[in-house]
Amino acid sequence: MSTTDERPLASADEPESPTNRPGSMHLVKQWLQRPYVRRLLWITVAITAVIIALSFVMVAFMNMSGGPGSAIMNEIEKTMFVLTFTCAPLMAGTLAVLTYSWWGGWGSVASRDEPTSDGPAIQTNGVAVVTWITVCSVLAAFLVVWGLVELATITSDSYGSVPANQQPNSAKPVVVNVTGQQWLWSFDYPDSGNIKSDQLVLPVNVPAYFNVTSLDVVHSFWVVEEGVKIDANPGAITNTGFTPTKLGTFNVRCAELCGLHHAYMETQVKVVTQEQFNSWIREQGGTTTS
Ligand SMILES: [Cu+2]
Repeated sequence: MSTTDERPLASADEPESPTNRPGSMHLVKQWLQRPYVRRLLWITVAITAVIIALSFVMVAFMNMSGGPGSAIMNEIEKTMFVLTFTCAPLMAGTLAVLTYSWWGGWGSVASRDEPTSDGPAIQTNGVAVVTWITVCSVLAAFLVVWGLVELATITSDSYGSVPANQQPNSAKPVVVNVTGQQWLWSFDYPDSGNIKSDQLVLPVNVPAYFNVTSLDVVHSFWVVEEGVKIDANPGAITNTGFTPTKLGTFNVRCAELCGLHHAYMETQVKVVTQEQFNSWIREQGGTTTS
């Protein structure tokens, strides 16, 4: 350090005492004045900005096919943003140190005749230790609580209990029996005269409830833009559901590697108005109550 007017850092041969021990905030200020620390902070900020920008690009890409199509998918996208924003600075800090080392940044520190020692070991800095533990604990606790609340929210939405403000006219759920087999999906409507279809058709803003099974191997019923995915097991029935909130045509895929043509095991879900849904049911030879 070229300046001589700063308080010297405590060293091993000069035991710390209340009179010669530099204050924690003083150490932090000194640390922040070091050029390489500033460079690392700027790299961290830049990488954080890139990660956050990429998260927006990724979600925009996901929504190119028309989503989010349900409250569940809204929650999932919100959670992806929250987790990304929370973790981005930590990941960026790690990448900043890696990048700086890769470029030989520490070499330039030595060549510029800057201090090579960091002063007292960090465990002697009470403020740093308490800050580090507090920030990490608060972040971890926040993520656990956020995750549990979101899990409870989307689980309850999945089983047809949609938030009151999105509940249309207390419509009873449309029940669909979903069957997976190598390599196609089929849909039965038990409450509408047991009609069968290879395309899923649902009325908008009405909860849909699914009984899912398989005729051969394990598949996974994935309604992409609605944010719902559940295993289809032979010999067993699994249940899920969602309330489509957007009109349109979205993707239904298999999300479990199930054989040679797994990649082609896909169909669509058409979300239509209640009137269009009723006339579709009648066209298929089914019965409607309204
Ligand atoms: Cu599959």
